[in-house]
Amino acid sequence: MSYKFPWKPVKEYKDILFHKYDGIARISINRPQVHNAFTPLTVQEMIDAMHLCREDNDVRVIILTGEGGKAFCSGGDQSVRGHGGYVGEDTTPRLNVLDLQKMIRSIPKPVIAAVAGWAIGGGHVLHVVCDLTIAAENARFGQTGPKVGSFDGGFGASYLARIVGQKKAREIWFLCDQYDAQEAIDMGLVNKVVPLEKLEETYVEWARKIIAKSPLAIRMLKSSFNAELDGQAGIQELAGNATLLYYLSDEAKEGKNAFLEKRDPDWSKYPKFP
Ligand code: S0N
Repeated sequence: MSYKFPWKPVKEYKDILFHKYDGIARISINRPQVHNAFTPLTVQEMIDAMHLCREDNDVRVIILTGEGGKAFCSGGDQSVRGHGGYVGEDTTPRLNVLDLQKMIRSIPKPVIAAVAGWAIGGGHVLHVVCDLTIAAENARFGQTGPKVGSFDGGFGASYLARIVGQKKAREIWFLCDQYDAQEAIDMGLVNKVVPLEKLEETYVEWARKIIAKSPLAIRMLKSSFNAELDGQAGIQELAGNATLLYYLSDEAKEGKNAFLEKRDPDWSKYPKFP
């Protein structure tokens, strides 16, 4: 697919493309011959790219998408589904997409799913766990689990239900119907629908709007939204950010300095708020 913006390749992979442009990273599944179904390698590469995005100060927003314009992702590649998971070259069955889901959720930067074509099965769950979803008019959404002998009872069920409501989430999983972009926006499953040819400029525009905001405020908001839903893991994320902010304060630095200088800390000069 040709792109309108001058994206620069970051690292070469086999199953994905990884580009950066103007503070935006784009991770794109590049297996259009199978509607961007993922294997353990595809997922491992996405995890690696996500890790690089986390560590890279220049990356403020991450776009998750699929090459070809016909599919975002069609879920686990059924041709390598073995006994207990998806099987890669090392012959070990894995469900490593669950690690990727957690990573998308916990990375302290917004992740936007840009969905053109199919977002089905585990591919549907991937867009669900992203912070925002921008859909092209040709997008089609749905779960197939009970049809093909699988299910995702984690974020794929519980977070989906938080987004579209319990009744609709159960319908999506029990019936395995497919929903077009208009139906998706009507049920609050996606944030915006645009013509396919406007998808790239729209996600760049949305990313730029986010990049223009306070990075720490965006980081705190993401972990705050997660905290309410993610139990102890969510609280740990939010609390980690509170610690980060506390470390920036003179009061916290006084504690460390006093220890290194072998004296008692003097807390008297720091404000006590009502
Ligand atoms: C997307 C569909 C509806 C598109 O239909 P269409 O347009 O008629 O195209 P096709 O001719 O069907 O597809 C074109 C080519 O692509 C291949 N292909 C498509 N999807 C897959 C896939 N997922 N795996 C392997 N190949 C795929 C087709 O075979 C075809 O190839 P050729 O031309 O050579 O025949 C339609 O394609 C469709 O329904 N696809 C399957 C969708 C699906 O069932 N996905 C898997 C669902 N399950 C998961 O994703 C599980 C995810 C997971 O890892 C997990 C996570 C948490 C807990 C549990 C699990 C778990 O695995 O159980």
